[in-house]
Amino acid sequence: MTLLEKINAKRAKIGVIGLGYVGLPLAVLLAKKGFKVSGFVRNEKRKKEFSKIFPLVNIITSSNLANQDIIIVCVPTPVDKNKNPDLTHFKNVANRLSKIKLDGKLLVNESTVAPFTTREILGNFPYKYFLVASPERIDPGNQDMTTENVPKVIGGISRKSLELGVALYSKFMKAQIVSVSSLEVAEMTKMLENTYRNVNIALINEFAKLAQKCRVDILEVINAAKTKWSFQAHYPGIGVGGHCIPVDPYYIVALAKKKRVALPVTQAALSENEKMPKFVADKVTEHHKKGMSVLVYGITYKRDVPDLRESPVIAFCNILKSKGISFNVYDPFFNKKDIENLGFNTGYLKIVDMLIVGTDHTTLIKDSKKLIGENTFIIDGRNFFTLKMGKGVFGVGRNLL
Ligand code: SAJ
Repeated sequence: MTLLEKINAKRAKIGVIGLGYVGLPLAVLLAKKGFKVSGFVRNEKRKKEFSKIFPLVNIITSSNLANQDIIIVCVPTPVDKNKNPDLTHFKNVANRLSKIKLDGKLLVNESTVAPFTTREILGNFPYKYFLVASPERIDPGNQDMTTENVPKVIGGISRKSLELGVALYSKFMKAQIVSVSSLEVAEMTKMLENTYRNVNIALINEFAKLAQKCRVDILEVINAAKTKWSFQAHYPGIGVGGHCIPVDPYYIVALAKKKRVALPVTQAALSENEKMPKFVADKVTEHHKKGMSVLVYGITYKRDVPDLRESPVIAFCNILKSKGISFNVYDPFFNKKDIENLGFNTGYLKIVDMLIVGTDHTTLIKDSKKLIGENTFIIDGRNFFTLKMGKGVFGVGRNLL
């Protein structure tokens, strides 16, 4: 059987490298759709974490990658402490792939990388194989936009590669498959999507600061602006976290530097968003008095997602510490030990002098009743509250007094 016939008959053996928030749902979905799927994890310890999906997905550490017809790469592509792209995981995978005969196989890169990276790192093995780039578009915590429901962009290193990639995704995706003319178009599409989001969040954060000075409620402005068909709403807040939005633009900035192209708007947006934790911390000092009981509610990067990566609330809490302000942290997704491992003290649900909304978890609706007294100052880092409470709600671009 040709690879195309194997795909169409769902007889192709598929290996997924990297079982994180992208690879795991993808591996399970492929298995549920009838493919024989092996998930590759780094070590035996990681293997145990996935025993619950065994044998739906055969979890292995040994590199029997050579037995796979298709290999899908879903490894993290973070930035280092200097905000430079960190391709360590990606290059480790390439190193493993370089050790096997790839003839006739299809390699799929779902990891987010800058244009030319897939070609440079996965496109030069001395075999006759197929290669596509199809950057992941997972929205963690979003029950509606699941792996199979989000349109998928695919670009190939050759027409045959693209044909095979489209055939594969068409076998399990419910959403539209969007073929593009090259690996680089697919890679740049993902960069544009997430840089667009970062820039628009920076714009609304900028407007929120001005609105505050003008005593205009930024949420009222956004809601009014939403009546314009071409306006896509974004919301101001304590900052931009997660593994995508504050990270991916640095990949395109690095490429632009190599190509000697300036990206002033992208770079300004990144920097402006990174200033938001301090903007909110300064708001705390405006209302804080020594001896106040202070609770930071929520420390994850976005609501109802137990994920701390690049969380702006962690940066915010470290700024409070540097200001000598004592506070406790409470997050429904993390226990006492987790909070202490972050270097913060754990707080509990009781009336406090100052409540700071770090993350607008849905649980805050019920928990706020236990936290807010008539003398509680509320610093609302996510503009969660809609009515004046306690001694007033001091938000990002709006106050409820
Ligand atoms: N944020 C704001 N204001 C906004 C929107 C978000 O401050 O108007 C903050 C969030 O609080 C969070 C960060 O930005 O800290 C990122 O928010 P996000 O909703 O974009 O969350 P992510 O990182 O889970 O984004 C994912 C991304 N998916 C991929 O990169 C594959 C992103 O591309 C999607 O646009 C986003 O999901 C989504 O909502 O679809």
